[in-house]
Amino acid sequence: MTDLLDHLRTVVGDDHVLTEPADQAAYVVDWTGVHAGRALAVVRPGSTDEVAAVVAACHRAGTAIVPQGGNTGLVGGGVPDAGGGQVVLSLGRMRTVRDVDPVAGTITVDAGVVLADVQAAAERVGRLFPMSLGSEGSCTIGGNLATNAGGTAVLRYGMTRELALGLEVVLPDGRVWDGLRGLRKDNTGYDLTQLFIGSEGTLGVITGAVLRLFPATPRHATAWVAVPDVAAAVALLGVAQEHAGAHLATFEIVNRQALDLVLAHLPGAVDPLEAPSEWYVLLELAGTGTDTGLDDALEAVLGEAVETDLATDAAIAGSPGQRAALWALREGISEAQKVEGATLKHDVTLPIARLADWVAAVGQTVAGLLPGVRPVTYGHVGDGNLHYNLSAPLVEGRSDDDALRSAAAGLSAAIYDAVAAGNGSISAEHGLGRTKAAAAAAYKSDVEVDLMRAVKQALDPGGLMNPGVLLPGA
Ligand code: FAD
Ligand code: 2HG
Ligand code: ZN
Repeated sequence: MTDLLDHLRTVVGDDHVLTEPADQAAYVVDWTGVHAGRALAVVRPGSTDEVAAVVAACHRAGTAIVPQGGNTGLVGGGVPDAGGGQVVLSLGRMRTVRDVDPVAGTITVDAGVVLADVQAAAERVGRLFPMSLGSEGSCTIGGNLATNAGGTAVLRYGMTRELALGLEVVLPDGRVWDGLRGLRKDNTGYDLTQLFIGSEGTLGVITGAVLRLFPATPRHATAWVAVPDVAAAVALLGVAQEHAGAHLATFEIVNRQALDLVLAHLPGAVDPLEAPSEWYVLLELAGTGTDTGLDDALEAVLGEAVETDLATDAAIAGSPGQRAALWALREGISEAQKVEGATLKHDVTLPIARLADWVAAVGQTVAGLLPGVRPVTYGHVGDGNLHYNLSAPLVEGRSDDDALRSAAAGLSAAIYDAVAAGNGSISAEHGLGRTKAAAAAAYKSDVEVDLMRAVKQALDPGGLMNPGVLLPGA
């Protein structure tokens, strides 16, 4: 192993091979604090050639690699296992925006560019890179592609895979595939770009990408709407689609429990409405500089919603500051729930028409398994995607984290069974990582798992790329 480490030092420089526990600390534990491991080394290459040399050296040495971007993943896919024998390959130094072409509508970036920096580069040329996540200040494009990230703009622009035109990837044996052509039309065989998107570092290391840009949308009309229940939220989505059409950009649901945690733990957070409601929708219309009818469209949506009892009250943002405050109530939920105590996360999708019944039935199931458990239910209802995250019961005002941990396996199994029965997915947007790989395989057909294993075997026969992630035992 000393030989490998010495060689890696010659490739990337001594300063970028981290072997001391204090230097590795930020790379071996994830954002949740739940997933933690140990690494042989954290290696920080500065170019595609260096990534290729690092991967080739690990391939020759038979050493496993864990690619890592911003380390904001929520399923333990970007941190090493407990064995201490894996190399964490961080893309954090690869932060160059290689090219922006507003007319072609493309931006070409290194994989380590932070999402917010891609958004800013697009804005500088009057364009929009629409992907939007609460973690956008630290997650990287490589991580977004590797997880096929979702977020709050999927309703209008699609998942990450719909925003990518081409990739550059270092393969598990160190060869480089340059697929950065950025063509909208290219029917010349299997779509390798799409194969690597969502592969969670198990098929290669993404080092560069060509992404799609869209017309900038500087105009917004934003409302925080109190709705009586999930069924009303889903019906309101239909009303918003009717009145706002393509301007409908955001449609997020938040339950009262989630809002209460934000109000308790997020400095400066204020409930925008006087009376409490069990459920809320954050609704936003967005338009280009010449789209002047957004406020009227929003009023039409809210007017019909109140008349038909789909909404009981609403706060409309009257300034950029008020808009930011409404968004903070939504984007602050992950952090607030973490501050509150232990969290059992579930990132599920269901057919939208089944969401309301599903939430009601699963609420009863989890309450039966762990009385007092607090569902913090929120997310991208316009995509059928709920974060059904459980907080522990309160005992004398304190979160009983041990009770939640003891009941966790049974709670997750019951929730996943209900998802499967509803023809949904147990991972809508966060991926499988280490935490959900086994569960996902159990719910997939043998044919589907066989096909996935065949792909893995073809590209990574040595099983050195992120072993244990996405496919159990691979
Ligand atoms: P990492 O966490 O570093 O890695 C994630 C996975 O990708 C790992 O399996 C890793 O091995 C692999 N990987 C990383 N970089 C590469 C690469 N260059 N090549 C190959 N494999 C690679 N996710 C959503 O989908 N929607 C949300 O709305 C959302 N909101 C979030 C809000 C908060 C507060 C937080 C903490 C997380 C949120 N996430 C969300 C999850 C997370 O931000 C995304 O999964 C993001 O895409 C991960 O990017 P990253 O650079 O941090 O990747
Ligand atoms: C969101 O939509 C993210 O806010 C994070 O996907 C969800 O923290 C979570 O569980
Ligand atoms: Zn989400």
